[in-house]
Amino acid sequence: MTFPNKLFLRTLTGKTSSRPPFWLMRQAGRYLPEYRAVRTQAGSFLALCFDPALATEVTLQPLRRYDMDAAILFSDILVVPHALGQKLDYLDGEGPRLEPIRTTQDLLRLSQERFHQTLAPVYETIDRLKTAIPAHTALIGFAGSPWTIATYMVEGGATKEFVEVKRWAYRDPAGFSALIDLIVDATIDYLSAQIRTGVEAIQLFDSWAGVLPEPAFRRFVIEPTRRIVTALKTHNPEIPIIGFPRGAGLLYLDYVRGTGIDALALDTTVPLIWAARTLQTRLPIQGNLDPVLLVAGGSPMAEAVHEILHTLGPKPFIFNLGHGVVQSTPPEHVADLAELIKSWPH
Ligand code: 1CP
Repeated sequence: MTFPNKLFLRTLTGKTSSRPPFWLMRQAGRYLPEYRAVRTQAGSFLALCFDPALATEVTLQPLRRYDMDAAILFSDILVVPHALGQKLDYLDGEGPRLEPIRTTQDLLRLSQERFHQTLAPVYETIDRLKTAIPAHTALIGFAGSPWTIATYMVEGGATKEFVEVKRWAYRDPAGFSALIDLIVDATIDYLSAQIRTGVEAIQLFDSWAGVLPEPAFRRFVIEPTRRIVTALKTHNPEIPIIGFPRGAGLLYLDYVRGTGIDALALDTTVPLIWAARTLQTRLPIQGNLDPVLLVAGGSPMAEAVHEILHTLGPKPFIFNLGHGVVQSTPPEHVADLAELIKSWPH
């Protein structure tokens, strides 16, 4: 076992340091003017994801300003359905659009055949990032979890009510499970390739875990995640995996017990003292500042940051938001946040 000298990786092995490491979900993105410039240059969002030089550049942008302890590969969770052959577009201001998959018959439209070929530019970005990021910065790879990926594949885009995806899951759990199984296999292949290419940790984004009732949560969130974690650990026992089952509420603990993840990312609603007593006694915790406090800035943000650091900082902890940076975030507020964390506990 090696003892990594990167603060972020040390924390994931259960060690504490003089201050917690930090990075922010969606730390690259439209709140940064330099991101908007590169995005315009790329033409489309997907073109940006698949251009290794430009994807490397936007990954580095937040590090230059704020020197986070980890960089997250710039890509999107929906490149996986795209690489399986599902048509994908990002419409400006409207988010992703996919040609929906809603029946067992529709699954025949998907294929693994061109999977790695389509994702090759993402692997190339990882390869470039290995040498482009500062020596003290860790490189995080990621994928969406099968349930969250399935919501986009079945609904055909973002949704508020999840009617189509839940109707399929409830009426025909065996048929829907075939879709989940397919995503599990693709995700294992994708993340294994990311690890081989050089990412040092993985985060599984299950942004819509919180919309399922308990039995469905066990079947479509915990179980597929467990299979991904087990498969990745078989070949890469040292790779730390962070799970983010956003909105899991009372099921966070069962998610930890059932999946085998190494660290847990918490959404904004999770009470800090409960997290310290119930979750952080088992594994390193990441989170959970409300992204809108980062928009607000000033003393409301400073007080919330202090409370988080005070409660979770003494044990293994990675400072992050409870969800991604929002577009209206003033970049100066992110600088203030970085300063608050770096000067803790003084
Ligand atoms: O035009 C643009 O610039 C598009 C905006 C954008 C960006 C910057 C999208 C479209 N994706 C991304 C990058 C992205 N997405 C990253 C990059 C690395 C970083 O964090 O800096 C990551 C990790 C994601 C992950 C992602 N994509 C998630 C999981 C995390 C979360 O926010 O819940 C989800 C749900 C997506 C889908 C997606 N892609 C893009 C949008 C606008 C959405 C959300 C659609 C919705 O509201 O449901």
